[in-house]
Amino acid sequence: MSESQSQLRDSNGPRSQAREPGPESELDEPKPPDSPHFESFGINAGWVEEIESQYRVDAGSVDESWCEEFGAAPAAFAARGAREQPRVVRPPSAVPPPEPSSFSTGPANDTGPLGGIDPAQSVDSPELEHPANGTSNGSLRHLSGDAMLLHTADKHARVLRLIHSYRARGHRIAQSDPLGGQSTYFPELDPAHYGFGNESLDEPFIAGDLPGGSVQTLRQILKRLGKTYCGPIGVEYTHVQDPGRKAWLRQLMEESQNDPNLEDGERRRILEKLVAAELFETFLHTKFLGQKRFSLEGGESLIPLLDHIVESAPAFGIREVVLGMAHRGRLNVLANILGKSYESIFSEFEDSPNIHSPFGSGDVKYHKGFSSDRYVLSGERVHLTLTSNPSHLEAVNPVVEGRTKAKQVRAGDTDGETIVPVIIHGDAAFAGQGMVAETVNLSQLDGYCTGGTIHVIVNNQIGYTTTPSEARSTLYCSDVAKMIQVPIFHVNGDHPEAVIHVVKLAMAYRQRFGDDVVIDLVCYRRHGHNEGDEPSFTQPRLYRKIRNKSSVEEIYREQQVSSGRLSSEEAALIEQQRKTALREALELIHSRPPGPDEPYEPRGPWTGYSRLRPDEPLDTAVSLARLVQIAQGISRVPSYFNVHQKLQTILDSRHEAVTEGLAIDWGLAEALAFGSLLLEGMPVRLSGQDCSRGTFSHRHAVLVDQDSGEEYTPLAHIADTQARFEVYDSLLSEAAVLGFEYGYSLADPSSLVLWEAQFGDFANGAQVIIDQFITSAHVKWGRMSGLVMLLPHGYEGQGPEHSSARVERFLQTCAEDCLQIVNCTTPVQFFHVLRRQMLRNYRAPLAIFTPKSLLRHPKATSRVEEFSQGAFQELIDDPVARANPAAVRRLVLCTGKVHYDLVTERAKRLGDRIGEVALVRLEQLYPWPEAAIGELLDRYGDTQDVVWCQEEPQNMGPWSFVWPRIQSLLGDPRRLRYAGRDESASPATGSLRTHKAQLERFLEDALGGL
Ligand SMILES: Cc1ncc(C[n+]2csc(CCOP(=O)(O)OP(=O)(O)O)c2C)c(N)n1
Ligand SMILES: [Mg+2]
Repeated sequence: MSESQSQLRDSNGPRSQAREPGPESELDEPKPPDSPHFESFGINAGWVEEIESQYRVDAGSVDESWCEEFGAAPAAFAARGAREQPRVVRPPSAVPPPEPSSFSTGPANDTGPLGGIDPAQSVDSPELEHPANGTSNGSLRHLSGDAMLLHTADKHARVLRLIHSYRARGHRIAQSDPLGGQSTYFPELDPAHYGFGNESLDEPFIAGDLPGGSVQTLRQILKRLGKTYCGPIGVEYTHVQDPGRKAWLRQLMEESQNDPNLEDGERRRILEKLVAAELFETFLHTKFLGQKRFSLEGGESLIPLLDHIVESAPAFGIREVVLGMAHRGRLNVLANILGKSYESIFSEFEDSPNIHSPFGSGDVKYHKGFSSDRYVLSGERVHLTLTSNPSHLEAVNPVVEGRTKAKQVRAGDTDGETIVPVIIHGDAAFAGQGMVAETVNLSQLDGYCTGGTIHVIVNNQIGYTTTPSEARSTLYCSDVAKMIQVPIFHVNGDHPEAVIHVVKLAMAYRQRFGDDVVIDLVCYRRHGHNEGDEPSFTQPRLYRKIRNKSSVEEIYREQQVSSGRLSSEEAALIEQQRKTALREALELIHSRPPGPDEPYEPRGPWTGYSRLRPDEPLDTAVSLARLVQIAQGISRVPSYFNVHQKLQTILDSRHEAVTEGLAIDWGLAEALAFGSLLLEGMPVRLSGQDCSRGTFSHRHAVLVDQDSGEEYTPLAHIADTQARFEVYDSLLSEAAVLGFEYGYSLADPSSLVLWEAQFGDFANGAQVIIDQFITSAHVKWGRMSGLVMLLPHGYEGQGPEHSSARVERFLQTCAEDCLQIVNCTTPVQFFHVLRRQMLRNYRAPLAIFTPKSLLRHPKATSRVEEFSQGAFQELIDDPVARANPAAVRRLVLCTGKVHYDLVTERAKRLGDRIGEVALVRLEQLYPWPEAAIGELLDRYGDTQDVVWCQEEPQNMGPWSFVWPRIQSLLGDPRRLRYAGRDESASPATGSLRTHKAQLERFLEDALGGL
């Protein structure tokens, strides 16, 4: 095993600390080699050594001033001028590639990328051409010492530039496309571009840090560079800023020359996996004719690739892989990587839905998740999880990340070394979907980093019917990943050994540096987008080519047999075994009647949790003593800590509110809820834009020392034995961050996981996560989540975009207990509902429409006794009216902040007759509190005038949802009346004056005429 290969295997040592560039300057250009002899010349030592070797051959060819340095008598220079005149050599336009390099020979009669200009002339006169070490044709003895030195240095510098160009641009002519579409010429990779011709090939040059010796002939240099960077692997890595990372990868690649050099066992394994991948598709194709499966054909190398990740995981200390992927090849991955039985997959093709399924309406087979324990060849176990995902391409990415993060946190894997996310993408989707950029942007952020994701793009060079030139403005489909400075490997899918080599590099890099890595698996798609699609309608020439192409399995098998590594009998046996397994599985499902589905049993961390909603209310009160303990904890800072003076006042008042029984506001109620859960052993994780202070400056979960800038999080220090409290100001994204938190909640039901929208309006930027995951995952995939969404909502005259969290959208999705939706009007209700979310074993996502102006509204406060007694109330009756229902002439129902407008208006209009109007608050909109509302309507059964009042326009807010439900409970002849804003296309007016006028008008509708 070569040194570089053993480094690949042994790279699971401690991670490099090199997240930030080290103190040395960033050097994209290679350094000259260090010379032990001329260290005093520093970075120029290499040049000086070179001059010395020139001097040894021809003392007269170097400047006199060097003689003392080299220990010779100045007299040695007397011979100057005695040698023959230098021969002028004009470089041809290009150099033929040294075997077996793939670099271009360039256009045959081209004058070269510099239009025939000899770069040497830029520093010397035309006749200055001179072999670097004087071993070949001619000398430049007539030159002055300085000119000679410059000339020589320039020539070596040009070679070093050439070397750098291969490192940076070699991928431009790499043979990474199995369809042969890659370029064969790129000017900066042509030696002629640097003024070198054929006759220079055997000249020795300083090779910098290129392995193979500090001085190498140009031929040797080009050969190594060509093999390393222009074979079936094209690699982009010089954009990585950290010199340490770059040098590490460069060394591994250049020493091995990216030659996979696999062992026989590895080769056989590749063939077995390719056979399995191909036969799986062709079997489905013939047995389930016309059914969609989104075949992997053309990209079968994905299977040996993923197989290698799993097989080599234990050697890297990895014990779990969390996968996410779209439709393409998903069934193949389920069967051949996760070990889902052929029988279960075939049964799904038979489509016999179980009407008793606990998962409701279910999903198509190529969206479903799966998990398994795989025992790799070494006997060790690797847990594999494929996350369920919707059609919405790339939406699963942040979910995979969040899920991985939660698993890592639970396992105490702070650096993400043992649990690894692997996401498989399509080329068009990776380039096109913003979710990709958002997700990779999370990758290095505190609170979201998972220690590096292995991204694999199944780059079949087409998206549905769209070609790459239509699908992106970038050169590569992977270019967006460059923003996070990670290496990108483009590898030819028809070269499975190169694919395995790339996986080794990628895994070693990820494990060492904790960064993402991207593998662009360049392949093709054998059929149409799905198997019923005719690809020649849109890409006739491409598909003519593809039709005539041998599969990667055929190519590889042929290589193995012809090289004598495998007999054709052995190859046939591998194929036969796989065919038999497939056939037997099909026979099995045909011969036995479909059995009942296994009863659904939550497993792992979900053991004991349920989606069966308990009916009885839960006591969520917290003892006074504990509330005081929390209040002390959250208002305490270390003695050295210098808090902002205003914040100190807030901290003091929080403490007093609890100990002295004063008004408790929203911020404090939330802190008391969090603190109580933490003390009961339940971790709390909150993330969202600017949420640690709070958009409305009400939370102050993180304090900043006014001198040192140090941060202190009081909730994390309430007691010695408490659970973990984390709060993160997120990336300015909704979709990826909400997706991440949703993913986190999937893997950790015992933590309170909250995402806060800056304003509720922005939540629709994450609509795909809400619709495709949060609200529907349980009925589609049987996945529970206890995620909480905090959605600031309320009409305060701030314009169309800071008013509505689109209550109607959430309500519209409500069915089958998919969500809980609350709109609390008091801090204590907020406290109790947060506690209820954790204290029940029931887990369903919770959307809370949270206040803005109410955060500081003097009436929207609670008293400490309400925290130490009671529970969340789904509906709050009017205390005055309730005392005398017979006096009530009008019943006005509402939810949220408008309640306070109604209270004020009622007092203004009715004075001491307020008991004639009952103002009732619906605190929970879903699950619909039917029993409580029914009771309420009975209580005020004599009241004929029943109104629903809302501040949103009639086509928005809860009206459409509540109207049929309340009306059916009211029964004839009572009719529910509407008081609210008129229908509108935009959620709110941009004019404060209009806002107020609208408010007055609908308050008149609600309370007028009494
Ligand atoms: C967000 C989203 N938009 C559109 C689609 C419809 N769609 C399904 S597959 C596909 C093409 C995907 O191309 P690519 O990412 O290259 O994957 P491939 O199918 O080639 O493997 C499209 C547009 C989708 N599934 N998701
Ligand atoms: Mg594609």
